[in-house]
Amino acid sequence: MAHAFIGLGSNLGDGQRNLLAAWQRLQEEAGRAVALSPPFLTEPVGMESDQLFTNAVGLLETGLAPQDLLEKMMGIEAELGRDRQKGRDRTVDLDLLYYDDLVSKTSSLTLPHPEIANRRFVLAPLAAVAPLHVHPVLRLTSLDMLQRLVRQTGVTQIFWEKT
Ligand code: PH2
Ligand code: MG
Ligand code: MG
Repeated sequence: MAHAFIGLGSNLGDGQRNLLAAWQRLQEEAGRAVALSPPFLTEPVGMESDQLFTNAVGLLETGLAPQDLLEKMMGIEAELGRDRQKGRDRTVDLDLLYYDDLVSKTSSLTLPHPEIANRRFVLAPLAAVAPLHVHPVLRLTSLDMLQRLVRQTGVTQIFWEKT
């Protein structure tokens, strides 16, 4: 069994409901939930949108190979109404952040996810579930990486209201 960290994001419709629906489907299709971070309300980064994101990070124990897991994730995004055009608001975006300590790059998948260390909307929820997890390339913990971005603003922790 492998451990996969998955970033969840939504800025269209009911963010919490969308993330929890995706997390539920991941458990049905891809593995066992080990942990789910609280939801964070975050400023859109690198896209023109007025819609705030809800972001979270989940840890899944999975028997699927990375590419198979990625395909399940894309299937779940599609099921939940994701429009894959770049820059569009999205009902749900699922990103594979880490798959064990695997370091690999194919045309469809780079592991670890190349943007982890630059994105506070990923690092804040990641640090909430695995503060001491070490990035296999940078050799920095989630907390180390988050602390490097501490001057960046625009991220607020909120709480799950729906179960
Ligand atoms: N995802 C993006 C681009 N910008 N901004 C926030 N706050 N949260 C996201 O999940 C996000 C983003 C591309 O997937
Ligand atoms: Mg993304
Ligand atoms: Mg994505």
